[in-house]
Amino acid sequence: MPKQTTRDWIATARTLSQALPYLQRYDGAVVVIKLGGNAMGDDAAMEEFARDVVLMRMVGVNPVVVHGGGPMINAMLGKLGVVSEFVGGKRVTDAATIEVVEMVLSGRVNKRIVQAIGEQGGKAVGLSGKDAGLMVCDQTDSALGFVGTPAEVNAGFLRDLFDKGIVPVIAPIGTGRAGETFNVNGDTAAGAIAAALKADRLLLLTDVAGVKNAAGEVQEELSAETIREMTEAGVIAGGMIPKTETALGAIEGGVRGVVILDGRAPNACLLELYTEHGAGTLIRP
Ligand code: X2W
Repeated sequence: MPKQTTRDWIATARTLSQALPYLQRYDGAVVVIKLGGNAMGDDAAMEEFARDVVLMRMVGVNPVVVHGGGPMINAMLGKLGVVSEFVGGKRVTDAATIEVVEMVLSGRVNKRIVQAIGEQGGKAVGLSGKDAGLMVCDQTDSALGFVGTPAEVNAGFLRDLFDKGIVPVIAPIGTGRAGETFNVNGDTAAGAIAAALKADRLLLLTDVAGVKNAAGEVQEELSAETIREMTEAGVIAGGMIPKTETALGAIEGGVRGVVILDGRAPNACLLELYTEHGAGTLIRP
């Protein structure tokens, strides 16, 4: 960090003071943060993300991190010479692929986040949908193989962790009723977990600034109804559709607000929760 001057300290104190109404608003709130593989940067970015999560926990928020890791899965599949393809934004997952997906998500990616939070003084526990029956899934579509849609989420278990000051870090792997291992899209998993918790906020950290209108301008706030209209008109298209669908599903499930924001922006979560400026696009009922 560059050397700070008195002026900087005064500005810092002022920033903290101005954050008071937001700190009060989110005291005790449940905030589910989806950290996508594309939003996971280098070690410095991961450290900053972890600091923000620990700070949120310190000021009374109950954060839950649900992560993706698509690019990391691709890299490992490439090394192993396993070819995979996506249909409708979901990876066609055969028996060989699910082994790699679970290894990468529940292993390296999950532990990297858990470790980063620990290094900032937080208490994080790495889980997947397999732990404590956290996420029981049904098969999404037989054509996709071992891809699951969450059917039951053990929200009570997560609340027990909140009571102990623990931040759950969840890999999007689910179990089937017949003991199968299912690959779950990270956004879908985060939406289902947020709905089961009736979360105050679901933050979808991605690599775009938010939802854009027809003129290409990022919208600060949109109602679920407007999202539906924009999708029908083709203004929302491509990779944004799985995000907005997750947002609508989460809101129908009782989540109070979903924010789609650029996780690579500095202190993205704090900017959204603790400043008037906010970040990305807030979608509300
Ligand atoms: C995803 C899980 C990881 C994920 C996959 O296999 O890539 C399905 O597609 P991002 O980084 O959030 O895209 N699962 C079914 O969602 O990662």
